[in-house]
Amino acid sequence: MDEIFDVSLTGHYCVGKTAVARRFVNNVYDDGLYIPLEFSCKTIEVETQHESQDNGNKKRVRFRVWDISSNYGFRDTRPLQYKRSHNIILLFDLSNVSSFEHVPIVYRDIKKYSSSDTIVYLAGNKCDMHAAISKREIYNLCSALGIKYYEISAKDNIGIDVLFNDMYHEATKRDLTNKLNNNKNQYSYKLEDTKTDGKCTML
Ligand SMILES: Nc1nc2c(ncn2[C@@H]2O[C@H](COP(=O)(O)OP(=O)(O)OP(=O)(O)O)[C@@H](O)[C@H]2O)c(=O)[nH]1
Ligand SMILES: [Mg+2]
Repeated sequence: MDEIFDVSLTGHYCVGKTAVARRFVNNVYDDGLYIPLEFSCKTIEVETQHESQDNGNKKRVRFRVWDISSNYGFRDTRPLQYKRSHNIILLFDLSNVSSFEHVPIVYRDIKKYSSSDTIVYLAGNKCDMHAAISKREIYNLCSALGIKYYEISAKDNIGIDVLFNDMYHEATKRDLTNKLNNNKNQYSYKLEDTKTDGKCTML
């Protein structure tokens, strides 16, 4: 069976969480999306350090991407999402100052509910647009929070595959992927439902 790797996307409203999920999973981009909390899946082959008999230095990994809605109606499900996430991308919109100012608030929420080994990445989306936040401000915030930063664009497909790949390799280094795969039944969704790539619904 393929290895499973969960990634959750969070951040202020309209920063592009759904657009990034759709770009990564389906390689498409639409303007003006709204889709509530859901997850979608994509299987890719990643390079590994260890050689296996059937697949050489490659391993099939099923990425499950959770799109955590910023919508007020989903406020009660957010703590649960954070609790079960080991890999979280906290997005802001590079063209929107208030989305950046909101980052520490979302980060505090993540820290409050997630487990101590959860890895958080900061991603400035919409790098195809004029940036309203300076690199210095971003650098200062990342240093203060102690997190890594990626610049991405769902629209122009910039930096997204690199970000997801790096997350996987970092989690592998810290042995988080084994933890997840050894605890497959702890959540209230059925793994069988994630066997097909594309969109899945939460139970
Ligand atoms: N220019 C540009 N626009 C983008 C990009 N990503 C998303 N958008 C636009 O930003 C708007 C919000 O995108 P969504 O993906 O719906 O944002 P969201 O964070 O999921 O929003 P909520 O679920 O409502 O919190 C839409 O109009 C997108 O088309 C990007 O990389 N570049
Ligand atoms: Mg959305």
